[in-house]
Amino acid sequence: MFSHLDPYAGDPILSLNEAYQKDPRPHKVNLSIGIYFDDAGRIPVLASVREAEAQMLAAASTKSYLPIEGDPAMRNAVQALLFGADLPALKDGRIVTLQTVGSSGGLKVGADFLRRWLPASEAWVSDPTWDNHRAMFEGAGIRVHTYPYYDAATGGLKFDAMCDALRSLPPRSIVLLHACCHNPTGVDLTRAQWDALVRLLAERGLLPYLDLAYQGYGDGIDDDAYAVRLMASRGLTFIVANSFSKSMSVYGERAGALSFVCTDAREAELVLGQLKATVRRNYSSPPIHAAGIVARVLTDPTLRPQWESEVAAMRERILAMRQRLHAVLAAKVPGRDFGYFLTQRGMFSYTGLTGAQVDRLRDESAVYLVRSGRMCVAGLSMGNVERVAQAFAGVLG
Ligand code: KET
Repeated sequence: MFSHLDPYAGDPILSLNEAYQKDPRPHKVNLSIGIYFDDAGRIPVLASVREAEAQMLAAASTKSYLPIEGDPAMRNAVQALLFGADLPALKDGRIVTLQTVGSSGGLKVGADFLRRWLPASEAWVSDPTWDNHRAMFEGAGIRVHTYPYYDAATGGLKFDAMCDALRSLPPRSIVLLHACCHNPTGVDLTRAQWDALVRLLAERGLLPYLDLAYQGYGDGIDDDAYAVRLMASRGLTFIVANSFSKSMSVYGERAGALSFVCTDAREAELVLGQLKATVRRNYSSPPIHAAGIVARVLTDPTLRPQWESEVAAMRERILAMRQRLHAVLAAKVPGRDFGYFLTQRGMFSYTGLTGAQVDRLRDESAVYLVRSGRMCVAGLSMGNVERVAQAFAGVLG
């Protein structure tokens, strides 16, 4: 029945993480998957999350199904987190938010919805982007193209080329954008660039689809929602899928949400209905434990500030690692500019290392990066950063 199947080549990120787990070398370093590790190399359970879970256990709530669209307390808390509590669009009932199975679940539900209701629309993603974006949209039956983004010559952004490409798209084209902490490059738009881009998107009648997976890892929880709030305040119709995997360090809980900002409450009602239909025929309803954690952490007056300071500590540790790596490399490989390690934001940096150099790092030094040269900076620690810098210098020299 199934012997004709193509073998699965494996996911470029998840397969590498599996290979790392099997590597017996004790000094191995995992800079592959986008997961935050603390300075001891552990994936932390945040104190705010642990306390939320203790409260949930004590409250002994039922484990019945959630509604298709998820837990109301969680959905409301997510809206306030993304859009700010006093946005008029929230009060006008123009925004619908569903709790989803991670942001991956949200991205795919949104893509399935678009395929059904805007069947002529095609999608444009940044060159490069998270590999799974293309896979999800194509999996939904949507044609996927790229717009210029990363400038390998400068380690920065090809903003003018990006705008030129988007300006030429037909109205209702889907434009996938990383709201902050671009994966894989770490290169983000400035606020002035967002302002210009949002004007262009509105003028051309394009449909922005924001992926916000690293809120709090760029400049701060509110700062990283700049693009979301700008679009909402300018009256755009747009979509945002957001994740708590990284910001609450709850990867396996599958905590995420999908929001649609609509023209009016009537349209929002229609959108909610069809999103529910899409979820029902996929996974029916989202996980209850994830909803409990997110709602409690975001709304409890003690847990919320505790979480915010835990996010700040994760962000600051990554920044410190960027500075350390930069300092050691600048000393070891004089005459080469490593400034991009300092300007790139969030969990990732694009190192500029070639696939062959990445292979050498893994084989000779047990340092794992994605083959594109993407490095998860959060895998660095005070204990391994010198050795990683030494290994980089070795393959670059
Ligand atoms: N969007 C982006 C941009 C992203 O990097 C990830 C995960 C997700 C969405 C999915 O997150 P979720 O846990 O479904 O809410 N990225 C890391 C892990 C992975 O590939 O699944 C990564 O890039 O390493």
